[in-house]
Amino acid sequence: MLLRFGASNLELRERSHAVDIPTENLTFPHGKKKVMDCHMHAQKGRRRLTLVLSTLAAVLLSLIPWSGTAAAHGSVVDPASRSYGCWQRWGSDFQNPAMAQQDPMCWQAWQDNPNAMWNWNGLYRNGSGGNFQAVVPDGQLCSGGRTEGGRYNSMDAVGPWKTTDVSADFTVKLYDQASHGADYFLVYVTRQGFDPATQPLRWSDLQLVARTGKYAPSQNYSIPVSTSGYSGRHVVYTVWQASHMDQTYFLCSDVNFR
Ligand SMILES: [Cu+2]
Repeated sequence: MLLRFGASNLELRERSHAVDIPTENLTFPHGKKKVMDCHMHAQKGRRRLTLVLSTLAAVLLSLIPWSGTAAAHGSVVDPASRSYGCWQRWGSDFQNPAMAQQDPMCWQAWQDNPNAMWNWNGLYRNGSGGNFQAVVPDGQLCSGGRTEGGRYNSMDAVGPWKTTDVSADFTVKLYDQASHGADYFLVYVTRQGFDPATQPLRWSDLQLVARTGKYAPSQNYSIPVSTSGYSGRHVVYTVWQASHMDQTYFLCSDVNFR
């Protein structure tokens, strides 16, 4: 019951942000085009449409039986994955033009596709069969091989992503909204000398620093990581093999080793 509440609560929060999104960006599976056509001609109608859509969304939400798995997934929340970090920092202020200077990588991500942030928990591929390097090409590691129709492509952008400070020993914290469990986690760190601010990420740039066993279904997982010899900017790359099906998450977190 707690899970259901948590999931729907978060989803509601995500939906409520959608009110501010220009209507053409709204992901609305049914009847979007039809509704838009008869309101497009007036700004007033547009505002009313936004209100109607958000009300409709709220009504629909109350009708959806929450299985806890259909819409809910998860991500690395500390050190924050790229999409989660951009959602966390800017989700309530995503149209602020100051973002372009203050957090340019998040800015380009929001410009590319806001749904990468609204769905910060959905960066996964199904059916990889463990052949991650075959399905996720070099240069596309942070989008999971341009998964989900390219929704997360902006995560592959090379540049000065905001970092989280970590020390040699740190903990990867993953939030699993749907309690999928884990067959295992793989945690990699980019080799010393690789600069994620200027170079596209390749598998050969990664060094495996942790490989875990199974984790029982829960909403929060901690993966202890012990490293040595890293300083400055790196990417922590976490591969989460979920247990409910062959579903794999590919998550880039930008860190600064102190
Ligand atoms: Cu899932």
